[in-house]
Amino acid sequence: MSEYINVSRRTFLKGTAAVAGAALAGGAYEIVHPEGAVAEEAPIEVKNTYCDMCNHVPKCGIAASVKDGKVVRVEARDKYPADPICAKGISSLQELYDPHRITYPMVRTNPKGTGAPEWEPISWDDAYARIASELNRIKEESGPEAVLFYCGDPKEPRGAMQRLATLFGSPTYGTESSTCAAATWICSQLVTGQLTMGSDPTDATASCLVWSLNPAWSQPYRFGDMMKQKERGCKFVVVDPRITPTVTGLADVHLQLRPGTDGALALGFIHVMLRDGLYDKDFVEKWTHGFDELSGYVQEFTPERVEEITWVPAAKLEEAVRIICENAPATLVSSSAGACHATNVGNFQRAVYSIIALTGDLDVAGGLAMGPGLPFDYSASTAAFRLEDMYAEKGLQDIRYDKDDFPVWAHYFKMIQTAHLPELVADGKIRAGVLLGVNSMMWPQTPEYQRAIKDMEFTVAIDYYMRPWTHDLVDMLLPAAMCYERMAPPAIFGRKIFHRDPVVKPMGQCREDWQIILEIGCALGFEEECYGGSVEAALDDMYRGAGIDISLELLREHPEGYEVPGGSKDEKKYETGGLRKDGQPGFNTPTGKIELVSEILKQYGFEGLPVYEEPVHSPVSTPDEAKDYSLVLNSGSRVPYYTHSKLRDLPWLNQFMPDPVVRLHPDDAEARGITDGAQVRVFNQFGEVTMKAEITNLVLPGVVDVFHGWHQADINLLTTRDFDPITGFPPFRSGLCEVERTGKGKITV
Ligand SMILES: Nc1nc2c(c(=O)[nH]1)N[C@H]1C(S)=C(S)[C@@H](COP(=O)(O)OP(=O)(O)OC[C@H]3O[C@@H](n4cnc5c(=O)[nH]c(N)nc54)[C@H](O)[C@@H]3O)O[C@H]1N2
Ligand SMILES: Nc1nc2c(c(=O)[nH]1)N[C@H]1C(S)=C(S)[C@@H](COP(=O)(O)OP(=O)(O)OC[C@H]3O[C@@H](n4cnc5c(=O)[nH]c(N)nc54)[C@H](O)[C@@H]3O)O[C@H]1N2
Ligand code: SF4
Ligand SMILES: [Mo]
Repeated sequence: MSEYINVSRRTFLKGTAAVAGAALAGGAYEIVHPEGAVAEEAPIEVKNTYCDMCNHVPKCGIAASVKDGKVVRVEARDKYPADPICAKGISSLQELYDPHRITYPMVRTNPKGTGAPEWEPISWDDAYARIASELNRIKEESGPEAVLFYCGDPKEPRGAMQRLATLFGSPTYGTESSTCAAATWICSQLVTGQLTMGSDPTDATASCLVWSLNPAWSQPYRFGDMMKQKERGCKFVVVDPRITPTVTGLADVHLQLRPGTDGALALGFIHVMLRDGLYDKDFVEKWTHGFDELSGYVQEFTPERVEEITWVPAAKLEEAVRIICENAPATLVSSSAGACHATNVGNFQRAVYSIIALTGDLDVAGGLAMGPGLPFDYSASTAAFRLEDMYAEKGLQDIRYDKDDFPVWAHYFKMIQTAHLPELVADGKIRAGVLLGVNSMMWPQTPEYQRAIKDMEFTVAIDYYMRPWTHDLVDMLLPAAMCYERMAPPAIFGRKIFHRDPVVKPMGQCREDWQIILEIGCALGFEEECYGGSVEAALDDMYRGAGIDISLELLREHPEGYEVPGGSKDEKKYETGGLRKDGQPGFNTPTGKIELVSEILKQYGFEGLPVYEEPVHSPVSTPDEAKDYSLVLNSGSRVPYYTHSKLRDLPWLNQFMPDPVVRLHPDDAEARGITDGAQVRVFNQFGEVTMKAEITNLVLPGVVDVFHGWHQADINLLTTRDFDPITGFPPFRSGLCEVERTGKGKITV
């Protein structure tokens, strides 16, 4: 336990044990600061803020008790759209006061690649001066596009970072979305013209297709509402290779498929819908493009053939189709991770969106919602600072590095696909980087990305902690303020916006991400455009420029959240012109219809139909390889206690899962003489890691379930750089591996 924190650990364990599955906890949690650190007699003030521990921010509301300038207690915030706080949210107290946090800027004194790094403190002013001189030198020599502006999973700093990149003139702005959610964004847009991850069921929804999501663990604030809909009578079909708490809590039918075969399953679903006339014929006739072609293609995907490919019993598929098609309206909830990480995602997610389109339940109460939202989201995306115009004025689309390798990605986003970062650095195209929340372990084949980070001539990282697997390879490290210590960006739920003021002052010399980014901008010569480094001024300008009549002052006046007036509640806006920029009826696609066959993909030389392809490495596509590595490698399912590479140092959380774990089916374990708790080697021709085996029938025979983000057992040493050509996404969920015992375990089951 950390020397700073004398925690009421028993209380914590008691609170979380009651709902151990989701690690959800109500009540309040306290942190006792070291003796003398908090003046006993100081009054307690309760301040509202929100949590960013799972990076999908800003989500659950937190009421923080502040005493003598320190947070001493957290509990769920009243009248806030997302709650209660989970074990990670509670542990944000330990993160905030973790003695391992970095609290001052530092610079490397020995060259990279010459052994252990040596660091010395540097002042903020000197740090900014050095950054400016390095970036401006590289800009002069190689153009602004040679500088990478990057945000990892942290979403909060993105709007500011993207603005900085655009001001600097670099289209080389990238984020962790290269491996997260964006594959679904692309596919939903290709089919429906709308960027959507699906819509959660409402009181008007009769059935819901959950395609690979485990919100019980990954988004507990969302899961509670889904459970309420289940209790009300909404039917659920859940597609997932594992038995999860979401499956046991929600599913009327569980389609437990072989990882990476989603395309065949979705096409089989459509086969049954069309075979039995279970689709909306009027809608299809008027509003879809490519129906006959799709109809011909799905002929071969009979439930029996689909069972062979996916391992899902034909009868279950039939039952699932009936649940969704006979309970209208249906909605779809789709995935940012589980079903995105495959070499064929650009096709199969289109087939998934085609299912919901064929039900015709689009833009109706309880169905898949459509229509524009606010002009910015919580990560203050492109529209926020009118970046589209600046991007066009500077001709940035023409100088993007990713447009030949990933043209469909480049078609949709004003951020680059970072999959080929190693190649871009090796070719001298990217020479420097401003890397906020960067984690080299998030990409497949980690060492390739470590090399890329090391080989850039100058890199500055901005983080809460020093993470050796990444930061040993950078030149400078700046300390970021945590969520209790910062202001930007706002929290957004639908049209409701919550402003946040810092709850406490930043620790040591830490500064908030937006401030650091704006100050780098000032040092680079954009003093005026970066508001002299003022976060308040930046936020205010973003609000005022959004064209929805809001300002920072207005939001401050509404601590209960400000509901932006307007927003159409009309249904079927595709009939009336409410979905397209040109005001014409139809969907926001080239044909104005739902594209069951994609014209955009055809334009870029891809197959227009959502064709099924086996994963690049699989027992079917590479049977020879499968002789040596016979298990499907499914990596990265979320656990309730950690966020990716984060939070492993927090004692409250670490006790739940102290070691890296691989989960195996009892049959696979027995065949290999592996007992529960045994040390095992997980390996393939690309790499190996050592982990603890957990034996469970929650996973399918023939599939292993491995958690990611462990620096001592980084599963991305085994995952491959076979990127989906449409989205650029890596195959984290469907590779091949083998497992063998290396040590004794204790038998616990
Ligand atoms: N095998 C496998 N690999 C995967 C996945 C998988 O499922 N399987 N999932 C992929 C997905 S979906 C994602 S999102 C990525 C994970 O994306 P990553 O970017 O790896 O996410 P984290 O490890 O949470 O955070 C990275 C760093 O950001 C720092 N950080 C966190 N918040 C902030 C902040 O607000 N400001 C600053 N300055 N720093 C911050 C953290 O301390 C950490 O060092 O991993 C991907 N990689
Ligand atoms: N506690 C916690 N919460 C988090 C995060 C975290 O690290 N920790 N990360 C956040 C981030 S960045 C993200 S992207 C989200 C992810 O949120 P989710 O997508 O809910 O999380 P996962 O557990 O990665 O994947 C969901 C399910 O997909 C299933 N799956 C795996 N392979 C396949 C496949 O081939 N096909 C299908 N159909 N399903 C498959 C898995 O078994 C898993 O149960 O979670 C967010 N929330
Ligand atoms: S789910 Fe947990 S970690 Fe995520 S925002 Fe809510 S309290 Fe924070
Ligand atoms: Mo993610």
